[in-house]
Amino acid sequence: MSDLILHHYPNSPFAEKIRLAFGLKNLAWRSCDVSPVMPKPELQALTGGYRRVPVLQIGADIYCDTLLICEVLEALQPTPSLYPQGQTGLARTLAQWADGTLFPTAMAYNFSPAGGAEFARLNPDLDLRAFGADRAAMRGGAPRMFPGDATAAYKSYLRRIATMLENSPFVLGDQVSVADLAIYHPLWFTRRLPAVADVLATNAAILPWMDRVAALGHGKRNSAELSRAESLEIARQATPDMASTRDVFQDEHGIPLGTEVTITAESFGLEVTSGTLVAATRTRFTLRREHELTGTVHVHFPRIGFVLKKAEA
Ligand SMILES: N[C@@H](CCC(=O)N[C@@H](CS)C(=O)NCC(=O)O)C(=O)O
Repeated sequence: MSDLILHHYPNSPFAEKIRLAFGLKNLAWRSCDVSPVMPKPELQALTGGYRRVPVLQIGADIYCDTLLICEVLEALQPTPSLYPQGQTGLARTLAQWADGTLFPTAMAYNFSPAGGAEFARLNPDLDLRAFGADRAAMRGGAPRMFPGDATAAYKSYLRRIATMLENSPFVLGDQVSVADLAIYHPLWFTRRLPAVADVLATNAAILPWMDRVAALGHGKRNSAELSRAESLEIARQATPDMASTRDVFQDEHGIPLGTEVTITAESFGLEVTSGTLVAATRTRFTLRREHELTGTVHVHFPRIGFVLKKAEA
């Protein structure tokens, strides 16, 4: 099998979720750095348009969104599992709450004036004005939560998380799960900003649990960073895995396989990926695409969180 390549940047909370999944499963992987703001020409050559981070590349297969990346890693290395037996629905649903609700609340808190100033101090090379404009564009002009609202909600969520940890080391019991990783990553960002990190200490259970999750580590990360050009060349030399195209076709849109389609995230980063629909399984879509820098690739998305449409003629 080709190497696992994670396209990411150090400060990305969602990437931290996947780096920890590598740690849980003790997987070997290679790192390819992505810019935190647009333009991202190499990443978009691979994905066809999707610009969020992280993205997992395995040869000529490109996996978008951590929901799907976790499922791919689970299939490659089933133990230790991200989805403890008997709790798979709960683990996925709690992770979805964390990614969809806890994360934006925590980030609005993290970038409240004190946290934002500290982030700027810790990242002197980042053009903060460009960063703010980039994220505002990603939200499609929708405002971030107001700091006061975000702070109050974040404190409530932290109390709830602490309650889950009253009698067990991890949120669902004795075994770590995808729910821990999803709840952890926004808090990890808070912890990296000492000016606002005190909030994590207001519930005694939170920091020891964070230490347990952090102890999973990042797996076997190859110390040699892969250049963006090398990652494109790896895709060009590889052929896509046909496995997903042999899965049962589930048509919910009246769009047959072989149709030219577009896929867009439901929110936050609406860059469009277009290509030929070659698989639509119970849980994911696969598009075949050609690009001069990558040759033929398959770009995979989870169904949840994404919008499939016929390409306009
Ligand atoms: N639902 C996506 C969310 C990913 C996401 O929002 N990532 C952030 C970084 S943590 C991002 O892409 N920010 C904009 C960017 O880096 O271009 C996932 O699970 O992968």
